[in-house]
Amino acid sequence: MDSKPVLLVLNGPNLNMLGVRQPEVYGRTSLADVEADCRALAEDLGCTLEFRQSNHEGQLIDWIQEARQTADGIVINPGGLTHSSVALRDALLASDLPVIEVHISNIHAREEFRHHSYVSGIAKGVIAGLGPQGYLFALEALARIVDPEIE
Ligand code: CA2
Repeated sequence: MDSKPVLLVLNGPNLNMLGVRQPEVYGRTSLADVEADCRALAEDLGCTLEFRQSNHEGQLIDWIQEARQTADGIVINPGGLTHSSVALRDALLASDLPVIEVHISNIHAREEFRHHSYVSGIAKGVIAGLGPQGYLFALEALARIVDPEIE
């Protein structure tokens, strides 16, 4: 690979509230803290990081469509859209990029409606329940998928 791989981290609805409300479920780490940790890791891995959050399904889909030309892989925490959005799944599949799905909480240990994800079936891997560290595990795995020469 000539240039640095570009890894896109996408966050869906309400993840901007991380660390602000419901610390018993999602902890006290803010999304800005998660971004800073992801940036430090991406630097170590020799990758370029794009880190974004939106409360709007269409905005996330626009970013995924753009990523086909601009990124090498996607880490996504789709938030509540995980359990409802066929459109998000279609966009991720159409991107032809490797996707890793992340959830801060263990969606399988929560309400029944959170047990199903529209994204999992098209993801290379799924990480749930490991807190914000899950983003770092996902980034590390994605970096190796897009560039097998990364140590
Ligand atoms: O565990 C996760 O990462 C989730 O994707 C978070 C979503 C939830 O709908 C999924 O089932 C699991 C919720 C986004 C975060 O929402 C917050 C709301 C208030 C305070 C902090 C976060």
